[in-house]
Amino acid sequence: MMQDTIAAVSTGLLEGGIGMIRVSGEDAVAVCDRIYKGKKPLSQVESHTISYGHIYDGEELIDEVMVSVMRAPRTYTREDVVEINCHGSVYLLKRVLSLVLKSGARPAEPGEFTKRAFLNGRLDLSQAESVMDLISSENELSMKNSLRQLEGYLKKTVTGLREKLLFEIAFIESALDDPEHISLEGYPEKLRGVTDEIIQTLDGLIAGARDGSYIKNGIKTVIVGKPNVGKSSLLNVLAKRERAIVTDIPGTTRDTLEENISFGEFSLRVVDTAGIRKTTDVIEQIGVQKAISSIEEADLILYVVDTSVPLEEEDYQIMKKIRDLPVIVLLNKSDLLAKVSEEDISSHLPKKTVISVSAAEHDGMEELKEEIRTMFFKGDIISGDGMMITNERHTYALQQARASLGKVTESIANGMPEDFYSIDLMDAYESLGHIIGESVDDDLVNEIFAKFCMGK
Ligand SMILES: Nc1nc2c(ncn2[C@@H]2O[C@H](COP(=O)(O)OP(=O)(O)OP(=O)(O)O)[C@@H](O)[C@H]2O)c(=O)[nH]1
Ligand SMILES: [Mg+2]
Repeated sequence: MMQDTIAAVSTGLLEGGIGMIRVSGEDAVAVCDRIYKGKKPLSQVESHTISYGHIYDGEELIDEVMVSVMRAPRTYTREDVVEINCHGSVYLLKRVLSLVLKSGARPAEPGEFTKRAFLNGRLDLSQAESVMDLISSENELSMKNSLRQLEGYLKKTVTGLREKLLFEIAFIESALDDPEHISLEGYPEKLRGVTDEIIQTLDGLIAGARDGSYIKNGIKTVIVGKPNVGKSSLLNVLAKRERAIVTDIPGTTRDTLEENISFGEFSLRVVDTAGIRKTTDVIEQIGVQKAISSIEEADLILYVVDTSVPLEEEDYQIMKKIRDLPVIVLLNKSDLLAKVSEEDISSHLPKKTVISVSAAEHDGMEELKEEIRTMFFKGDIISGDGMMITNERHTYALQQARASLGKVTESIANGMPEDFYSIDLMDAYESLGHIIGESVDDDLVNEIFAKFCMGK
């Protein structure tokens, strides 16, 4: 398989100024030479240079192109790579790709270029996975975090921990083999110190995984309130477009509506819901039920109150439901005469942030963003020396390693014999290995790369 030369449109099949077809493998240069004419054949140009020329289908001129030739091993896949930059018409890209395939390449599977980079040792698995995260990142924090992982931050941390574990495993093994020369006297206490330190690092990484999910997937935010308070208007202001229908008729929104909203640095996955009230309308009832259940799944609740009318029974009901949840209260319609004060709210919803906003005048959105940032992201994520775990596979492996080390600690406390320690130390070592792609089987590798987009 790895011997095949593979090709794909790496810029995606969307119309653009330029589109790029990437070819990788032993025959990449020869394959492209069969359809390319320039001053020199590509087999004669220097590595890591770009050449001007034309692509032909037999005698027929297909496009005017710039072609990069990069010979192994200093390439993305560590194989010979040729990149043909064509004009970015979808038809043209497909046409050139089919020519490349006719002259000897086969279509690349999704993620196959990156898979080769991994299998050829240019990236470890955590770095390869970060490529996918980087491509799909929708905000600054997610982009920075993926980049840090791509640069090998996680790999370095994990490799460091594994080295420490391996040292202890080796020490125990040699002491058991050669008790005359290596004494295990006092060793358990020393091992205790080492495992405690590793556990601390693992716990930190695991705790950060929740923030990692906020960064990568966006904070799941639900807008709730009674009918007509301006929930959909707020969604529209945040989305910067008319996403939801807004009218002055209470009960306008029936179904839940979801929208991804980027604040630049971070993103929200916002759900607008039907206004919560008692109703005989069957459709509206279902909407209200959906609104109530989405409260339970939310990371953040934006509770919207219409300040221009006094609080009503529905408001008290809603406040009772969300009392112990992460809530920001938005006093909307602040452009009108206020009938509701912050105190009216705080006596029912103690210790919640209350912000005055006006969806009509787009007021208060900056305060809202700042408040969410303080609630969800500590300063250290934003300035960022470390990185967040954003991948569930990694979190799982860290938890497994943590559990094995917990067993080591227990064995030490119970005064178990030393060979007990090494089994669990070895398990922890292997669990951590999964993160960087050591001791993972082929099926898992295939599964991971299959999630990639075409051409990467
Ligand atoms: N003056 C003023 N009117 C607003 C403001 N926000 C929303 N409105 C008006 O309030 C009415 C209801 O707005 P919606 O956004 O549909 O309210 P909703 O909470 O989604 O209502 P339901 O979907 O029925 O639950 C509309 O007439 C809006 O124009 C505001 O900040 N100031
Ligand atoms: Mg609405």
